[in-house]
Amino acid sequence: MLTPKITATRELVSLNGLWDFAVDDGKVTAPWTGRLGTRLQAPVPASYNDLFTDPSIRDHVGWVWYQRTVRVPRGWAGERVIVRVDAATHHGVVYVNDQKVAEHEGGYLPFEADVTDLVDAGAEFRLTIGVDNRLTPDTIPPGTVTVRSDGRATQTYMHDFYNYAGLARSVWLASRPAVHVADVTVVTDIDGATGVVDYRVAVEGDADVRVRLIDEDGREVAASAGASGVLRVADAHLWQPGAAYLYRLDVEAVVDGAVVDEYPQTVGIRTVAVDGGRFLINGAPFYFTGFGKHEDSAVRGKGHDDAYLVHDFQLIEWIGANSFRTSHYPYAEEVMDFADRHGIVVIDETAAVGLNKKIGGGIADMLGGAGDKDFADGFGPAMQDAHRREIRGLIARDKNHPCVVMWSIANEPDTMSEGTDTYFEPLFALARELDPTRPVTFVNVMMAPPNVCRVSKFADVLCLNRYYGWYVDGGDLVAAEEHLEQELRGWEQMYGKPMIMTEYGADTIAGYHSVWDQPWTEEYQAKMLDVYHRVFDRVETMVGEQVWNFADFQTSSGFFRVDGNKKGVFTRDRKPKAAAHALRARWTALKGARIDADRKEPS
Ligand code: GCB
Repeated sequence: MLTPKITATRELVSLNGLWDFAVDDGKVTAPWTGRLGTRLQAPVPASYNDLFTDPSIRDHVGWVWYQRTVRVPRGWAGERVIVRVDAATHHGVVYVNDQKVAEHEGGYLPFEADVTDLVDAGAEFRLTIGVDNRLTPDTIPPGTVTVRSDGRATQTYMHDFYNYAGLARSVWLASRPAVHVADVTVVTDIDGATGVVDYRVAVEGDADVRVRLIDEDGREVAASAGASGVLRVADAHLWQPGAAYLYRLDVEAVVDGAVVDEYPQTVGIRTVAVDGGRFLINGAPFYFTGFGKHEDSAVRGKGHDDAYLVHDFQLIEWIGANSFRTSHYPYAEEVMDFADRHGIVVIDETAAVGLNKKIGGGIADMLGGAGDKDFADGFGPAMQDAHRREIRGLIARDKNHPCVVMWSIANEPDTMSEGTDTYFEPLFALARELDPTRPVTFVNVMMAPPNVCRVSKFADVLCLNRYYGWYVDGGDLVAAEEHLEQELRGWEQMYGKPMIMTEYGADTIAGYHSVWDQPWTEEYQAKMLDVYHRVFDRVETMVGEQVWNFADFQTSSGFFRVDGNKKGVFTRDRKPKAAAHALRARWTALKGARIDADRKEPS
């Protein structure tokens, strides 16, 4: 699905701002048929949970309603009119006046509706969007709703971040011509000094296609006609980690010699490959440094915010990191565009998190609780269908981003139980069928070491989350170092595939200090990360380290987390803990070297 853009043939009106807002208390039927009877207003984009002081809003389980009046620009007569919702978490439904125009499951991917026949240029209409935050055993991510004897609904889920909900990303009114560019796919390659851009354009309606590739100075460097073709760029500027270069593919739909639609598609020329135990970008070994992140900030929840976007990337640059993972769901498209523009490498993850009954209702169960169920106890074909939809949606949205170098189809699923291999094998096949150019992975949980995991055989790269020194060997960094190395050597021996530590870290209260190895202190966090780094530097097939987490983030309440997860290297308001300075020293030294190979002592 194309990102909406303003071009000579397309216009865009932002519907962000304050909307009328109401929690569905079940007393009003069909709230979209009239004005919402509410005094509340909520900003878009923002999760609604932390905006209001009323706990019944924060803890609400079920539908909420957003409503506003929209005026269609008077110049849009004859154009198609589209309502585009960048995300509705987790289930969205859109009404234009009394009419339902779209419904979408999955809280982190966009959807749109063509509302042309229901609206008039120059006139107003009532736009109502319902958003349901309920997760079920069949949704991605999964969850459970329990209705108590007093009628109150509560929700539990198996992922370690707060279930923020609402319209956390932008909503748009867009115009486009009836005959238009419906989709663009670019795949790039390198042939000596020549960049190769393979393009495919889907057109709605009957039109010819013309494309021109424009460099950053505005010069045309290649052109072609036809719905698909190959462009060759002599002396191409490559998109490199830390040194992005972006071309623009101007795509035109042409009818009788006249341009009826144009759409600019960003193109970064680069290749990605796995070669034995190495991860290659543009043919050179690449070593990932950086973080698992979250979309999370105070008050906004998961609401996209350009100020945080810019600041987070500043901190990524300051610390010398070159990458992050979109743990544990697709991030806002603005984030992906920014990563393209600034040369930050991304592992792009679906929202398939918490598919693990062995962890049960949270990490607490992993520490010896009741999470002993098998995968088949509750996760079945309906979830697999939803999972397929998530993979399709993610790849359709993000396939053209040069920053995306790998798809992660799940975080820490159960891969120990019988049936998990038959669940995952077709999902890997689907991702590869949709995008044969990028490696596909999933993120392995600590309970599934090499001899136990049934799914790692399908992954191109082994992505591991490990908590030696925290959930295991807590406070004992000597044991942690030994056990970590033992396990990594086991993986290396069994698979020989490239490995990335996609999570390692310690909860840390900023300002808490000790001269001893005291968990929760700033010193312990820094020292624990250092233990891991020593081990990584000894293991040949390690190709990356992404600390958990970039910043402290909110989780569901409970006694296991104190105002959220504190494994951030930065606090929730982005102040550095001591570990940030230590990481900066290491990653700045590694950076520029285009790392790997030379760095490793033979083991
Ligand atoms: C994990 C999860 C992550 C949690 C983290 C933790 O393994 O992937 O979502 O937040 O552990 O801090 O416990």
